[in-house]
Amino acid sequence: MQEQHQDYLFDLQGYLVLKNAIAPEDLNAMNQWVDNHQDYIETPGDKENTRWIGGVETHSYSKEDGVNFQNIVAGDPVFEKLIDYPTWFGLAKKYINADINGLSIHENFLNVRGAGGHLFIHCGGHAPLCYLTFRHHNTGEWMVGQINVLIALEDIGPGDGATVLVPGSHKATEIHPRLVVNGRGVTSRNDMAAEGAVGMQEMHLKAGDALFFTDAITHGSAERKNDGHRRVVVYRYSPRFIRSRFNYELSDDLLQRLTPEQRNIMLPIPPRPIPG
Ligand SMILES: O=C(O)CCC(=O)C(=O)O
Ligand SMILES: [Fe+2]
Repeated sequence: MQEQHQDYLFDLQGYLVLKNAIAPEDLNAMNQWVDNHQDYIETPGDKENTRWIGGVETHSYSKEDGVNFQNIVAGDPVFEKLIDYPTWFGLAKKYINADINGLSIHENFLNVRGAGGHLFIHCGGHAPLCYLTFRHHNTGEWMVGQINVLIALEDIGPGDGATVLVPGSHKATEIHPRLVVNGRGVTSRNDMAAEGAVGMQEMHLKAGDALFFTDAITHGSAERKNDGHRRVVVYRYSPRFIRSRFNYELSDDLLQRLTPEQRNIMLPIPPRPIPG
């Protein structure tokens, strides 16, 4: 797509669909990784006793969310590549305005979600969360506070529990009706799947497509009705000033393998030892 068209659409609707974002061999490698870790999907551990695969932690917010393999970057070299994958990296840098704001990854995980799983809608232009900024006041200078890249590892169609977006809602000042509680917009959890939320659109994807969206948009996911599991990978990009969500320490091996630019993104403000 022409850059001007892409910029216009990202500003207007708050998301872009990047078709065939992932090279087939990388897609295979990621699916192979999931196939090799089925046991962790069946038995992910619980909140007190999470299970680890080297530097990757299995984690869940609730049964419906499915299993998150947090810090997936430590799971396999293919996930290291995603840090600055050419399909979206330039876009993330441009919209966050990395020249001025730097760039970091707030969180990176692989999510596997089975039948009955879903995610309640959250976020929106109304929410006073500092990382939900979305500024582009005709100055040619973007300033987006958080961008999610959600990669479909397999086709996601009707009944598969697709991500749901409310296009344009990153600019809403009205609170999404489902998020109003006692006159205020909530950011807390609710138990409803995204189905039926006013203005919503299910984002069906082909394996290897990426949904690139501002975290400020109202979004969630439909309930998975089909058998099997939905497999997605999420990399969340932020300015360097936003701290990482779980602050996993990266192993020396991993840090050694990363390029200087990748290291800067994963560890934008390295700890500064105090002499003595
Ligand atoms: O699971 C989904 O489809 C939505 C994920 C989500 O809310 C996010 O990446 O911020
Ligand atoms: Fe989200």
